[in-house]
This record gives sequence, structure tokens and C-alpha cells, in this order.
Amino acid sequence: MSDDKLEVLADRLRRASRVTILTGAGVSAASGVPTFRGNGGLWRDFRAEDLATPEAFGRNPALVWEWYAWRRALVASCRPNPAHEVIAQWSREFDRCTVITQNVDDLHLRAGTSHLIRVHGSLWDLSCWGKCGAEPWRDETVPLAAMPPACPSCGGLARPAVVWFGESLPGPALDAALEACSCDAFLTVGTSALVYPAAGLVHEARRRGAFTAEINLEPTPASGGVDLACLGPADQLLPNIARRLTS
Ligand code: BJW
Repeated sequence: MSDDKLEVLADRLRRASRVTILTGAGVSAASGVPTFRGNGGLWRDFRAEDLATPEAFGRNPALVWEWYAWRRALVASCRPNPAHEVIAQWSREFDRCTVITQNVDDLHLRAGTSHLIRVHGSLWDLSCWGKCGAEPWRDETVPLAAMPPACPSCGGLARPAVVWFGESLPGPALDAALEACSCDAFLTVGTSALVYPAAGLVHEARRRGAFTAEINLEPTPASGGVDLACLGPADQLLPNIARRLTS
């Protein structure tokens, strides 16, 4: 990664009044959380697309819960890495900085990020599969007391309160994410840019006049459409940019 690109990005961030950062699984990779696609993206022989759907849960809730229980245990043993820490610092120190994450691991929250929008929910929230009307509830116990867990209100089957393929993103989160596309600089970090509508946000930001940049280990479908694509690990490039901002 050339120093010039990082300097250009640092300069854009320095001059921006409003910054928006979109994150994906690559931001948590250095914490030991597996990404969805690419090396290590499989759980047993299943891809995310095989398990993260209402149809998969309806067919075999025990299997899908096993996947989530495994991920909850793994994430519980992980810590935020320097990428989370820099993003958290910027979210607190820049005047107007919004962080939109597709990640459900809550490592941004644990790093102390403010103005955080979680568009795909959280591993640690549960809701009623039968939609009995109970509000989603938080359960951070590892392992879960009962498998599969039950809704405390109606006793029916509970589900992870995350957004599966074919489901709508929570309206307020999506509205806030779209609003945050009206910014001076939009940075997309550690996402394969394959899953919509999140993948469309960077293009929306550019359409509205933002300077757009991507940080990823490899090129993605978004790379050709951003102003600056930086190849490298987020946990190294973000601290490098942060140092330039303070020097
Ligand atoms: C590093 C790194 C390091 C690694 N440093 N980088 C428009 C067009 C086409 C399709 C659609 C569309 N609109 C909607 C759809 C359908 C669908 C969709 O997008 N399908 C595509 C796959 C084609 N979208 C939906 O269904 C969404 N709902 C919706 O739109 O509702 C309305 C509607 C419904 C149906 C039809 C039309 C409209 C919902 C999407 C929900 C996604 N849910 C999941 C699971 C969440 C719960 C859970 O975690 O269990 O969200 S799937 C999974 O993918 C998860 C992630 O948040 C999401 C994105 O993955 P992410 O974060 O990008 O991870 P990876 O693994 O893909 O990439 C990691 C990247 O990091 C890689 O690029 C690495 O190189 C990089 N990397 N180490 C920097 N150290």
C-alpha cells in the first residue's frame, strides 16, 4: 500500500466536516472472528447463504441455533482489535462521524464506538420466531441456558435477532444509514461489497458528492466505483491513517 494513498485519505478525513464509515466482517478478522466468505468462511460444510435465511431456520432450527451458539462462544472470547479502536476513537473525536456496521458481533460497541448503526442486528439479541409481539431481548449467556432458546413471553421458539437473506433491514437503521450517506467522506472497510442494501451505500454517498474510499485485503465489486481503493489489513492501515491525522 503506497504511503501516498494513505496521505490522500488522511487529508480528506482531516478536511471533512462529516465522515461516515461502513464496516464488514474484515474489520473483526484480526480479532479472530471468521469472515463469511473466503478462507475460513465456512462452518462445517455450510455457507452463510445456507444458514442465514428464514427458510433454513424453519427447516432446521436446531442446526441454525448450533451455528449461532458456536459463533456466540467464539465472539465472547474475542477482543476488539486496533481497527475497532481507531474507528471508536474517530466516532468520539470527529464532530460528526457515523459508523454503520453489518457486523453482528458487537465488537464496535465493546470498543466504545458512538453514533453506531447496526444494520444486520446483533448476535446477542433474540426475538420471538412466532412474532408473538414480545420486544427483542438481550441474552449474553454463553452457553445459552436452553437450546434452542424459548421466547420468555409466549414460550415458543426464539430466534437470533439478526437480519437474514430475504428479510428487510430494520427501518430506522436503514433510514439512518441512508441519511449518513450525505457526508464529505465515506469509508468502506472490510466488506466484500456483495450483500445489499449495505453494499449500495458507498455508491449512494458518492452520488451525493462524498469522497469515497475502500480499505480491504483484496479488490471487491466496489473498488472500481470508489475514489480511492487501499489494499491492506484494516487493523494496520487504520492506525497508520490515525497517526497521520495526529501528526
Ligand atoms: C479484510 C480483512 C482485514 C478480511 N482487513 N479487510 C440488490 C441486488 C442483488 C441482491 C439483492 C439486492 N437487494 C437485496 C438483495 C438480496 C440480498 C442480497 O444482497 N443478496 C446478495 C448476496 C446477492 N439481500 C437481502 O436479502 C437483504 N434484505 C433485503 O434487501 O430486504 C429486501 C429484499 C429482500 C429480498 C429481495 C429484494 C429485497 C438482507 C441481507 C442480510 C445479510 N445477512 C447476513 C447475516 C447476518 C446475520 C449473521 O451474521 O448471522 O449478514 S449475510 C452476511 O453477509 C452478514 C454480513 O453482514 C453480510 C456481509 O458480509 P461482509 O461483512 O461483507 O463479509 P464477507 O465475509 O463477505 O467479506 C469480508 C471482507 O473482508 C472480504 O472482502 C475480505 O477481503 C475482507 N477482509 N480480512 C481488511 N484484516
